[in-house]
Amino acid sequence: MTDIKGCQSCNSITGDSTLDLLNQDLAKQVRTAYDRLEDRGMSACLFGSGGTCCRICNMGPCQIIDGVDAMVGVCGATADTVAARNFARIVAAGTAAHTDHAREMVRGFIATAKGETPHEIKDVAKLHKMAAIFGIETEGRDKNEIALELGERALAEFGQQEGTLTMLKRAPEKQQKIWKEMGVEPRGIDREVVEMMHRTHMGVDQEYKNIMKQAARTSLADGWGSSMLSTELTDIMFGTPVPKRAIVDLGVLREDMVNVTVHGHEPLLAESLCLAADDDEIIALAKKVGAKGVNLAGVCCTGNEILMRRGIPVAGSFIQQEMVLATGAVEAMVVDVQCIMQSVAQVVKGKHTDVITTNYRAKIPDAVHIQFEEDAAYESAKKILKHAIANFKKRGDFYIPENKKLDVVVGFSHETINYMLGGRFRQSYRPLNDNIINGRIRGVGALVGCEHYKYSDDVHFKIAVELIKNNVLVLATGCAAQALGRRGLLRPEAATEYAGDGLREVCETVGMPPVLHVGSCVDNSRLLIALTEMVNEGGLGDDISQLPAVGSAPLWMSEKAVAIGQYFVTSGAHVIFQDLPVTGAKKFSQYILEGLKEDYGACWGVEKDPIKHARAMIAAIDEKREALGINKKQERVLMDMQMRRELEGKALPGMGCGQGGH
Ligand code: NFS
Repeated sequence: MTDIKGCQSCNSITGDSTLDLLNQDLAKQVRTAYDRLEDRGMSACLFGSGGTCCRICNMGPCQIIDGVDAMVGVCGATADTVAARNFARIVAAGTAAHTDHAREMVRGFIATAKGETPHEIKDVAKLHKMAAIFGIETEGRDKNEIALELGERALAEFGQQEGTLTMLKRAPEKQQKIWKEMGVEPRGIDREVVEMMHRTHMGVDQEYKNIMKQAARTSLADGWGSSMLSTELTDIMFGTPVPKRAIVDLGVLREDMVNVTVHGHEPLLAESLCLAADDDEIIALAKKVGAKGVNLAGVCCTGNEILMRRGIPVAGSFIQQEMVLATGAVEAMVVDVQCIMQSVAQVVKGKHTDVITTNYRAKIPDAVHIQFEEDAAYESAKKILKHAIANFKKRGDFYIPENKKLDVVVGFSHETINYMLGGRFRQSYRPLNDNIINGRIRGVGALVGCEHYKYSDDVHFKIAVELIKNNVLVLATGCAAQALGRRGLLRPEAATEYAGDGLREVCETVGMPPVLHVGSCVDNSRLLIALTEMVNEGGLGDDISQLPAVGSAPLWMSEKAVAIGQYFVTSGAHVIFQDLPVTGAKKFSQYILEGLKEDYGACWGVEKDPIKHARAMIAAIDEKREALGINKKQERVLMDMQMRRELEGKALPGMGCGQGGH
């Protein structure tokens, strides 16, 4: 075993607690991704990172060099075809991950409506809203009856073969029109993924623009299809997040309790564990082994789900999953699907900790498997917790970093943003739009996605600070949100500490942080709705591509991030990543970095340097402000009711309606 390397550089990403832990002898024995990255000692394959390695048939693998006749594929495939196919397959894989997650949530929702789970239909208002979107009768019907019909209708959208997905009609009309004209309206969720895989099979679609058309369609099946269904039905079942204070830190592990970390993505498991942890029998069993009870803590996006809805602390994000186990203080890491490193089962070797896999889809060598039975969710959860409790007495050397009390305020669903900005009696995005028009808020930047071992600098923090300093309101999801939480940007006080004058004024008035935690990666669909609400509110153009809003996943790692990026681009929002595997194909990369704009009003961008990355986001925002005619320094005047009415009644792009304040 080598000492952990790279920890000095990761310090700035993962926070003081991690560095504290990594300096302990017991953690030095653990090999992490940092070690493996260094030990591999080789730079990335140029063909792989440029997107031009083709492994699609067995005549290859073919490594393609763009523009060199002798270096096309054996079948004749060019660099553009190969890079487009590879890119489209990434979108399909990411969409498949969100889709399978969503399907499980919808199945759990149906089981809940039938009374077969320990959960219940909590958000009846949202149930009715969703029922209206699906044209489901609610009058005089019991909530479970409505939920059952909604669940069955939602489930049917996965296997639907014709027509279009219901949620598409939530998008601004202009987006819908563009999708129709482009022929990219998804017909059914699974169908688009299957067709994408077929079209990228050897010898099918070999025209990069046409391949990207299906990639766009597949991505919409994710954003406006499976992810949105998952978010909304999960909210109905477990409650729509509202602001709450919580803690994000390795130090949330407890010396005197059985520590169970939940890692993965589908909240059915995590929510069941939350319920079971309060079960009298479980508490009694924990006490019997000398613990005060069961301490649940989240990791990765499942952590975000229970953080947002229950305020359950997050022990660590993707990049910290091995470090959480290196503490030696965890009795069980319970995992389901996605973003779980195979190494976690090796990190716990020689420790009392068990990694417990719970989903038949996702088994890991050397882990313990206890199947989470959805039709016996509560009992399954108890069985898992009992296994963890039995490990408590075997706990050996451990080290829990001092809880740095990295408090965060989370729970900014799009409904919450509506409520916070508009107030209890006047829920609306009007104040946000007004503040963008009057220039207090320059625009909206979404920081989403993963963390990445290759980039040791404090990328999310630097980008976010640069954005908020320049009055860009940041909405964050996924592990990016956790990274920002660890650096203190999810506190209202961060507005005073870091934000520019205009944004600070708004945040201080409302009492909100300058970076709003919107949820897990599946919850990026909340951002689609927030953008749509901004369009519908008026004054900022009539489609998403006109909004001063931009997305970024500056440390993307997972295929899901590319699917998300693509659905934002297809929905009209410019998106910037640190890199994309397209550089080996000139025409294709030019198409996705510029050409897509002609089709959808938005395209991809790439920038590795965090400050330049933030500035590129700001430049994209300013370009929209310019086009809207609001990119001038506005003189602030107090707005009386008459002026407000006029603004609300007449605000149109380009009318220079930036004089409003309020
Ligand atoms: Ni998103 Fe969540 Fe994290 Fe990246 Fe993985 S946990 S769904 S993919 S690493 S943000």
